[in-house]
Amino acid sequence: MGALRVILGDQLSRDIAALDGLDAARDAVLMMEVAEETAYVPHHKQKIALILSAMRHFADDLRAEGIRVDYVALDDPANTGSFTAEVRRALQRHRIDRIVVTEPGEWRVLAALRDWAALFDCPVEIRDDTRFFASRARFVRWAAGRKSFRMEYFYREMRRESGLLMQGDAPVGGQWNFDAQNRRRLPRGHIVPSRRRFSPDAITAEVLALVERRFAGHFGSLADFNWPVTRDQAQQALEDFITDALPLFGDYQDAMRGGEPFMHHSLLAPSLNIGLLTPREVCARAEAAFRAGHAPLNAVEGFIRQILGWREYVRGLYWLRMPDYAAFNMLEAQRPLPAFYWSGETPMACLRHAIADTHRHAYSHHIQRLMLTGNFALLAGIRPQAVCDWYLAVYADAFEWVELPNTLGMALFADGGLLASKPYAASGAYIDRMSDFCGSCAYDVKQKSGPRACPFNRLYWAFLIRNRRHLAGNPRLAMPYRQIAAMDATRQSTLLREAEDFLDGLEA
Ligand code: FAD
Ligand code: DLZ
Ligand code: SF4
Repeated sequence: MGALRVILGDQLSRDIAALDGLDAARDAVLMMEVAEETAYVPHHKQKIALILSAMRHFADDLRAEGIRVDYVALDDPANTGSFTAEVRRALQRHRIDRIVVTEPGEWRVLAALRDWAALFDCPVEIRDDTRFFASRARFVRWAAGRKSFRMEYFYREMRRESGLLMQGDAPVGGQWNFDAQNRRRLPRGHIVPSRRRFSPDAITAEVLALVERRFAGHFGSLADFNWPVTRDQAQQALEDFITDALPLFGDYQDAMRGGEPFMHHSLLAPSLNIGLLTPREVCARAEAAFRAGHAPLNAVEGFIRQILGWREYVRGLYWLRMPDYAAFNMLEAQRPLPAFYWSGETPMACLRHAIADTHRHAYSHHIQRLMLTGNFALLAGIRPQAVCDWYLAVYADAFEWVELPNTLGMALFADGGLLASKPYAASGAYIDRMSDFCGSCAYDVKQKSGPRACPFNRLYWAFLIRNRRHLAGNPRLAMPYRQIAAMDATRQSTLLREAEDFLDGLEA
């Protein structure tokens, strides 16, 4: 008798807790490609291809070590299509006296796993996911007794505990945060780093064909599939990023340019989230680049903050507040998702670019997600759950533990300020400042009303007026609410009516 060690599609790390203490002579590893996971939202084709290809490569690596891997392929005729039913079948194939699994990244999967012991009358050990800097229990301790959960304070504790960018008890450079130096516009003529191509091997080619066949109706194109699917490839991508893109990551973190989806970003989120890289090694590598004089502090601190700060913090918040968190809708937003989120067909140049990049690469960078598609959904009052389903489907790095707090909390302010101290609402002026989109747009970013006015302008003021009840008391919004107070009632109702007319004209 041995243990059945279950590895899920985002747990592809050799040092994953479920493999600790594995006895190759008696234990079996179970990996399952299941319809339920490929269909709980209509995932981008590249996301499905990435996960299935990486799973198959990981299984081969384990087998090469002499480990018995029971791998259920998606097109296996006996495949029942769910984790629970596949574990039941596996228990019939192996002599098993316990199941060992690492805690999953999604609440809905954890809820299913918790039923296994009773369903199968077999002990189930659910181990902590030790790949994170902070365990779930560590975050709960940090959050206990706090009225508000600001990322910055959590991040400082993580810096102290990890020792990253520390000099004794003080932050390197005398400051915890160099965010103010991370907001430059991309100069004209600046050449952004090009990216290495990972040619599909036989496994990936087979998966791409399977996905094209089985998920033809899903959003996205496979033509430019270029995600690392093995740990070796992910390590190459990390080294390329450190050499080519990290030095200016900080300066241009918020900048956008048409035709340049990647800018100086790392594209490492999919590799981190499925386990090909660990957050510790990525942060250590970035710190080493700083200590070697290869990259400046504003770049390295900014990059490490995203992983050690934001990534850990949103995970903590997710587990602290689920399952209620998913239903929050503090601003009572009820509009359906406009059809252009899927088709990309809109005269708004900024959104057209962001959605086209998403379709082509299953990627857009943080500011595109937050200040273009997210900002529009916030201003337009789109129902948070529809927006969350879209984000969960369309990005290669999307897993609910990280997607939900970013979308519902950060982009939509639907959690009433648990995550962010004010909504990230912006008019067209912000987009114009940080990008070159407005020059090629059918709308005029300088106009505030009338048929050619940039929709973000009208929607911005209408959003604040519409949500006065929820937001006017927020000290960080005092200035725009003073501007609204100075507008006469006719101006306010014209703004509201123009915004409503525009939104009513969008196809749902
Ligand atoms: P970089 O800009 O190079 O950043 C480095 C790393 O920092 C990323 O790889 C990522 O691991 C981490 N990181 C950066 N920002 C965040 C953040 N806000 N939260 C958590 N980790 C962060 N990230 C996901 O991994 N999965 C998601 O499903 C996801 N959904 C998002 C939805 C919305 C509405 C928004 C605003 C952000 C979302 N993010 C998500 C966060 C962030 O946009 C992506 O992590 C980032 O764009 C991935 O690209 P990159 O690897 O090039 O990141
Ligand atoms: C996202 C995804 C997809 C598309 N397919 C699979 C799969 O076939 N098998 C699997 O083990 N995992 C898959 N995943 C990732 C899971 O959804 C992920 O492990 C859960 O969301 C838990 O975090
Ligand atoms: Fe976007 Fe408005 Fe600029 Fe057009 S004018 S690109 S809609 S911000």
